[in-house]
Amino acid sequence: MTKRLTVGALDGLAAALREDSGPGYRLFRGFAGPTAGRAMLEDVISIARAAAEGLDVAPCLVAPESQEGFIGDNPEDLVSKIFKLHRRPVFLDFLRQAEVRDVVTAALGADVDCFLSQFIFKNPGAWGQPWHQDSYYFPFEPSRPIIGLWFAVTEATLENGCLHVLPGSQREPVHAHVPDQRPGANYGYVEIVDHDMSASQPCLLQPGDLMVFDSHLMHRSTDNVSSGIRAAMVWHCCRAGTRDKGNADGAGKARRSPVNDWMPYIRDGRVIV
Ligand SMILES: O=C(O)CCC(=O)C(=O)O
Repeated sequence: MTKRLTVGALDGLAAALREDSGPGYRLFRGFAGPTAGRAMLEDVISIARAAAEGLDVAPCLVAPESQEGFIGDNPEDLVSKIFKLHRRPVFLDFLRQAEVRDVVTAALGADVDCFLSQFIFKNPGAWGQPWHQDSYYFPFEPSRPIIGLWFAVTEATLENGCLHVLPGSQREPVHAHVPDQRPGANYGYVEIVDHDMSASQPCLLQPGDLMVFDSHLMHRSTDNVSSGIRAAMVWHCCRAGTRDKGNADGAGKARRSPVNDWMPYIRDGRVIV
């Protein structure tokens, strides 16, 4: 469960996310109780186990850790991310809460779609995701605004691979991204190599903290060199009416990303799911 937002908590959110000023992100500490993510973790563990047994978990998509020799005792220990979760009760219930709606509408206005969701396991030994801008993955019209809601299920520390952000980098256009050079890097990992990231800031979070960020913000996460999981749940939202143009496939046909799932979420300021 989320906590009541304090008076003024949303002041400055839109300014923080502006395309031409502000840091490009905003942190809500203690947005939910420290155990709020537990039911989410239990749900994704059940999906990982069902998928490992060969059961149909559609529409969810389970992405494994690709590193060679990645080991673990349980099916979920080998999973990198699970996508397409936002229609499942525990994840939908989060979006339905008034506090989440208020954050989302303060950032995007009264009519919003949720188009992507992913649970990131970041098990011990998992590599981080290199510097990128989420809009690289979003060939949309209009291309902005788009936000990510990054919810800390566990603590996020320097040791277990917290996010690092480059404040103000949402003012940049989408840069070129090159494939992650590490052999065995996870599917879809790409990297910005043409920008100075030396002013980056780590985001040290407690379970229940929420980070909201603009889709042009440059960010990465580092490797999990701890002995525990660093789990997070991420939803992505944009204004209703945004069109997913897809990317050209080998045959020159536009193909939408298989991890996107467009769900009308808020209309006239009211949650409609
Ligand atoms: O949480 C992580 O390790 C990476 C997440 C990320 O980069 C994203 O959600 O775009």
